[in-house]
Amino acid sequence: MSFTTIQVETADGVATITLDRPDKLNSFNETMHAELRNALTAIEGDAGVRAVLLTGAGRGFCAGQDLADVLPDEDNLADSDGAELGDILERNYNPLVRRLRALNRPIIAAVNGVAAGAGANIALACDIVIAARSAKFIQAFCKIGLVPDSGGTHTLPRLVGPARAAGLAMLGEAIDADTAAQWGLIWKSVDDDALMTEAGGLAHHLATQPTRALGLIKRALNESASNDLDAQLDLEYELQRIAASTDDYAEGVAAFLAKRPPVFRGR
Ligand code: LHQ
Repeated sequence: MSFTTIQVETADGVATITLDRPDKLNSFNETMHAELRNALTAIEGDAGVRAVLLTGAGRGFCAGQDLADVLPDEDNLADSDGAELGDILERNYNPLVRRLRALNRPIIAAVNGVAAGAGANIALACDIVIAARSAKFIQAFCKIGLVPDSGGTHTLPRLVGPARAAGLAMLGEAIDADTAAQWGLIWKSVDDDALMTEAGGLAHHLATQPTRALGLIKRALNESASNDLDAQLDLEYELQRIAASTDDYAEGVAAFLAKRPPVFRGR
């Protein structure tokens, strides 16, 4: 499959997707959305891919929507009934976030530079976010009169609490990667030149782990956002029974008892 706005490489069970419009800080246009959809479809259908790594080319991770693509006309910059922006969300961003959360394999965001607007919230829709120390996270929406989208109003209060979520969303100020890690917005920040080694190492580690259990963990964490404890206990019962029926569970227990490292095959 050949792409013009992203790069996709698969090796050793890891698919690495690089957003690749560096001149525009990898902001999303229609082509990039379509290509990312195709790449995710291929990944979803390839059981050999057991972890996904998402990063950006050049000095940015992703600056959200390419704003040059959403100007209705020169005299009236507002979208008179909001239909165009609404369509873009329904066609592109909402399905993307749903797919990232539903992907039954871990996805890691390696945030190599600024992540703004939908770019920030797409990173936060990944399972594990590692950022270069120089990267920044910006809920830029309010600066242009918009509301955080791509799941931001759901994700932010859950990750950092309502006070910090309101500050981030209403002020639109950049926070650096160290602050993001201290606040619990992301997993960790690392030195810039260590980012791809760390994130790649993590992806390769995850690709050797019990893939089905990781997918079930993801599902349990997803559903915990709207479940009460009773419902979550029921879900854990259901998912644990599925996990217990996998070859990787049998291998994990056998390896533990034999005091040897497990060899998980993702089955
Ligand atoms: C850009 C962009 C960009 C185009 C940098 N577009 N060119 C969903 C549904 C429908 C519609 C609306 O939106 C959404 C979701 C959203 O994502 S809304 C939020 C959209 N994003 C933003 O508002 C962020 C806009 N960008 C910025 O504020 C800055 O570029 C940041 C803070 C990200 C980085 O600042 P700098 O490091 O100073 O870089 P820069 O501003 O010089 O940008 C470099 C180039 O990238 C520049 O182009 P040029 O030709 O002048 O070199 C920018 O125009 C271009 N670029 N973001 N979103």
